[in-house]
Amino acid sequence: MPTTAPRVFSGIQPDAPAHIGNYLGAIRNWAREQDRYNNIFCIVDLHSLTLPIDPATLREQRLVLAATLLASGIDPHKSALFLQSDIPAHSELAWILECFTPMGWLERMTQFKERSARLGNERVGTGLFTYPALMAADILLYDTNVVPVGEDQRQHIEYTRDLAKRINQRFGEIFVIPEALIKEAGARIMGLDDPEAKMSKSIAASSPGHAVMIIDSPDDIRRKFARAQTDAEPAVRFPAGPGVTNLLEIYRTVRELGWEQVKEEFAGKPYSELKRGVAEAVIEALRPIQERYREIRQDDAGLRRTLKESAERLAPIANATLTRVQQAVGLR
Ligand code: ATP
Ligand code: LTN
Repeated sequence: MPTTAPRVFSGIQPDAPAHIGNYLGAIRNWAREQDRYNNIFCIVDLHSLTLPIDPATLREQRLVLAATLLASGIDPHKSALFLQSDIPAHSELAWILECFTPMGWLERMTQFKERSARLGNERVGTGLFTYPALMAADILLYDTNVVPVGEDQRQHIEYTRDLAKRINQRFGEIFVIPEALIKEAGARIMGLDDPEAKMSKSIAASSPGHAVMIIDSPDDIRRKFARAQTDAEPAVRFPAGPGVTNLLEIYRTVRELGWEQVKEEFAGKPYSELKRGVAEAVIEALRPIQERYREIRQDDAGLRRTLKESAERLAPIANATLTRVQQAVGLR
């Protein structure tokens, strides 16, 4: 990758195995566009502490996710892949950013509102509230130009931009202003058990029928699609209801088809046929990833080495930005 290529940064939480929403909305795009950018991908383990998680799960899921990303085509020769907690500058910059963030900005974040409503204010930690400041630190530390994500992260990136502009206005040109990159297809895959809710790792942990994981067996994938929520219509009709639309969206994104082609293929077909079609398309797309995943997991020491080497290479970049900010605000 040319050193003048725009910098890409994106992150993913190691709270549970990644699902096909993560794959279609983010990971597949990261892997495909590696040659166009100067890439940094981050396993955001500090963010995973914002919801209850036990230590053994966090430790294991960091490796599961690292192996999943490599198996999905993230090439460590083209992209840095590291653990957020390996570079302390993330936590340090996050604190400074929190101090410059009006409370009202964070109170408006829909992810915080939804999650705190689900769990109750006495049960969620303060980290869930300040989460976007840590995400802004991740992005801003590396002079990021482009942040490829799913639709659910748009608001967090808008916040990052607003905050960076606010700080630049006050202290001079400290930060590069990043832009979100959100594709039209696959940016918002919904839960199979509830097409009103975004497919999410944290929901999948308690409702296994909610999401198809990248590392699910073919039988599990068939079973999950067979049970996916649809509606009382006898066959596929347009406009389709939310459950059917979600299955069609998964199908057209996996197969990279336009809506017209998908409509032609499934109009008038019974739901059982649609479900089988989607399941087989997903199984076929995931098969090579699952094979590579199993190979990569044979060598966890090598996996850990890859993560550490990236962190060692990135730390000087992060530290230089942190120093710039510390100087600007009067800490140095
Ligand atoms: P959690 O529920 O633990 O927050 P998540 O499933 O929302 O997990 P993240 O680790 O937060 O996943 O997100 C990783 C990337 O996947 C982000 O770019 C995010 O926008 C994208 N993503 C997450 N869920 C979906 C989805 N349902 N459809 C498309 N993209 C998604
Ligand atoms: N908040 C994101 C994960 C995330 C991220 C980032 C994404 C943390 N830091 C920096 C892009 C850039 C999420 O929950 N999907």
